[in-house]
Amino acid sequence: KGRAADYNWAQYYELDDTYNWMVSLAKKYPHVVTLIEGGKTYEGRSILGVKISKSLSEKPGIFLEAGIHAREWIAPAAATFIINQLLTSNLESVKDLADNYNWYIFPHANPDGYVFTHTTNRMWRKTRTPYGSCFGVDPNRNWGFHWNEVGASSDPCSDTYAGPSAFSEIETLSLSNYIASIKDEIQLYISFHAYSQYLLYPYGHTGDLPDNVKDFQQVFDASIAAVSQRYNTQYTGGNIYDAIYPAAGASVDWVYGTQDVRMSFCYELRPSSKSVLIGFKLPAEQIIPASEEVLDSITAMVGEVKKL
Ligand code: ING
Ligand code: ZN
Repeated sequence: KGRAADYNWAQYYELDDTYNWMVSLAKKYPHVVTLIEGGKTYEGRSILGVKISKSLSEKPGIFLEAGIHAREWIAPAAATFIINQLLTSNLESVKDLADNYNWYIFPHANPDGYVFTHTTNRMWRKTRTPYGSCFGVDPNRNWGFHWNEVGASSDPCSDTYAGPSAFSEIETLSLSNYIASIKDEIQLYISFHAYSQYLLYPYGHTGDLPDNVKDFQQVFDASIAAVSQRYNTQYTGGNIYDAIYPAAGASVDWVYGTQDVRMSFCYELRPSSKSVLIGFKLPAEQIIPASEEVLDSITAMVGEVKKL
């Protein structure tokens, strides 16, 4: 554990281990990997990402955000798996993804929270900003699109606290500024959460469907067919509001609703279990299969988006 050269997907890592590994990638692949910063956190950490770009020619961008909820450990693990596959896979399908798109991948959108799940409370979800006697805002309720209208709380002690205002958190404010700076490039935005094995698309604040819902449904169908190919893992889903619950202020809605990014999805990764006690503790032996199948799904997703 700890050394970047030994980094693998048989275990979960602490924040610094993954950041060290990302730094090592930029050294190992200097013409392909660029470190990017999505801003800082309340406690002063960096929101570190990688841009994977195989040539300077203009290409569509795909943005992958993971770890916005601290306890959902499979999300950052799957994101780093995908980074590694894009850089090392010999499979034609994965090489095509790496060659034909610019990838912007942030495995840890909520670094303070993730560190807290290692040091103090494995079940922590939010950021770590103090609000009175409680801590943290739900960073997936804090984005500035129909903020705090539904499925969020105004109680700082709640796990779904929307914050005192939209983008009150430096994490969501700075990451959203980064996204806005490259929005014209971004063709597809993907957010990784856990758990329940759902694939979701906008909106969360209303049951009204997006104007290009036919495109969403077409891409959704191809993506959940592909996710079951390898291990027969069943995903379901649809629009956020109907498929899981009303929830305003999520990243995928802000990206779709305000940034002209026409395709924005959220994966709720393994397990399917409805028990919160084990749902966030996917055994480490499942990191690789859970990540392989979601990469299969994203491969199909990207292929289907290309047909639109
Ligand atoms: N689920 C997501 C949550 O933030 C979600 C569901 C996804 C809501 C996308 C809105 C938009 O509640 C988990 N497990 O965090
Ligand atoms: Zn989540």
